[in-house]
Amino acid sequence: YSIILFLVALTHVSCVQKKVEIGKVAIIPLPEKQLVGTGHFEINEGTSVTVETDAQMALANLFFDEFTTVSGWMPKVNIGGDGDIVFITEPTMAAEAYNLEVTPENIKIIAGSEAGFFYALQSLKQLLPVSFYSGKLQPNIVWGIPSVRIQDKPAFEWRGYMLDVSRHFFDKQQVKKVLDFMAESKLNRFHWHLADDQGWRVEIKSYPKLTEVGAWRMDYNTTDERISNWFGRPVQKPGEKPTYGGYYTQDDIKEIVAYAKERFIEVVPEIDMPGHAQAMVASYPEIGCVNSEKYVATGGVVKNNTLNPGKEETFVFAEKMLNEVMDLFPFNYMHIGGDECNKSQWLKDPDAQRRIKEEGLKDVYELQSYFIKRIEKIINARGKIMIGWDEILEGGLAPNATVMSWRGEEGGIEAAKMGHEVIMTPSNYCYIDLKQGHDDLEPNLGYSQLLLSTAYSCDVIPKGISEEEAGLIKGIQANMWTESISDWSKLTYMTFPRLYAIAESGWTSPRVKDWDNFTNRLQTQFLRLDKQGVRYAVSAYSPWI
Ligand code: TNX
Repeated sequence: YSIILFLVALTHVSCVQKKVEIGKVAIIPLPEKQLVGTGHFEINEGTSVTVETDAQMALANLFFDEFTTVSGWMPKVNIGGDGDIVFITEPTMAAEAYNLEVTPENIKIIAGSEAGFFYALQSLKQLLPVSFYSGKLQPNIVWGIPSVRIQDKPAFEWRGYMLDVSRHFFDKQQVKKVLDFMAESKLNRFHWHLADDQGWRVEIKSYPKLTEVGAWRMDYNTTDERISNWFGRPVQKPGEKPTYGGYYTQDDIKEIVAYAKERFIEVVPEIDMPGHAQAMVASYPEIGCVNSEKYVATGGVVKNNTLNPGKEETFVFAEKMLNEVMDLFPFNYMHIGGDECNKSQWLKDPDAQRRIKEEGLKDVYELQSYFIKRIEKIINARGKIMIGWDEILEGGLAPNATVMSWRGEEGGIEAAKMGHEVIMTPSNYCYIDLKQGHDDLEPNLGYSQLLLSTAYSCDVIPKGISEEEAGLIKGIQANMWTESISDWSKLTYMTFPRLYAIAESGWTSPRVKDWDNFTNRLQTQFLRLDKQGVRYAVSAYSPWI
């Protein structure tokens, strides 16, 4: 009888034999300080989590919920008590800062704000074994977290990712996935490029044609990945029906803003004007110029695409439309574009010319500045801050504007010297639509090149500015323009791994950043992406390039 019992016990043990997997200390972006210890902590069905508040409870549940998918159980989260994993509020800590202490006995998560706890959990996730990222049930793994002491805080307050959904549309679910990736990399500003020549993407109740007309363009052959395909596209002809497009309803937008907020990401909408406005003008030709294009653009580059600053109805339209946009986005920044405006279109337009005379303006540069300053008043009237691309410096900068420096760092330096706030997105470091590897190793998706090592080498604070001016540089942002990015797999391919380089420049203090250390951690990150089935560019990290 006892032999039978023994055999039963033996089979039982072998059935449930579990394997301990221990994560690596390979966190991206690199924490400010970390000290690796010995041994590891095991999270299992009996693990208990102690939080202090309902808000921490929500954060813990959002995080530990993932265990349900992967392990079939999740640790128990309680308010109060002495759990194995404890949340401890330390009010003196800086916003977004956290400490994370893992020993074989327990895990302590210490922060002064909810954002701090959230970022501690993002680091904790990366300390889990790579298998955790599979999203598949693996009940026989024991989840080991290596002993480590981390003290961490961000170097910059603005750590952004811009997604252009005009040139190619990405739907609500895809945008949420982008937000997930951002959160994992501790990015906190989602700049949403919602309108451009090739499509208008947000429902506006007072101007319904913006989506009825403006959200649709002709399709083109997306199997050819070369950018030349984009630039050579014919315009839509009368009688042709546009087939490509899409937009977000106001409910979609609210849902996404709430989803972002849960992940400590603020959403910055951009409506590009007075240039890059062909979708707007195609929908409401009365706000365009005499020689405006008639249809939403199919490809780039579009010439006659500007709003008309000579007409009062342009400002009536802009005010109503922008107010509806601002109603949807609680964050206190509104981006109005301002880049690459074809001002020569105004030379031929009688209304624009009349405005120049009446206002005593010198030239079309000053007319652009006149336009932007009036738009800024609409935004300031709502208590919000206007952001524009660095061209808004031309002809005189609007008084309260924040400048996004993209044509190198010069615009940012100039704006900071004038006492304006600046966000750095220099194209030679931050444009992740640019080709990243050798032509033989990847399809030619971009017109120029941005290597991973170059992206990593970006100093957010440009050289040669004073400490006071440096204080006006709010942070850094990766920009994803999508002329050549027609689907999700291309989007992730171009985003990773370069986004990690830019995220590290935004979060990790320049004193601690280290290229060799980064590329080591990247090897583990690649395994995490593999587990998730996310396509990324290995070519970006070929050592011979
Ligand atoms: C310039 S960057 C643009 C975009 C293009 C991008 C392509 C900027 C403010 N304007 O309209 O998509 O280059 O990389």
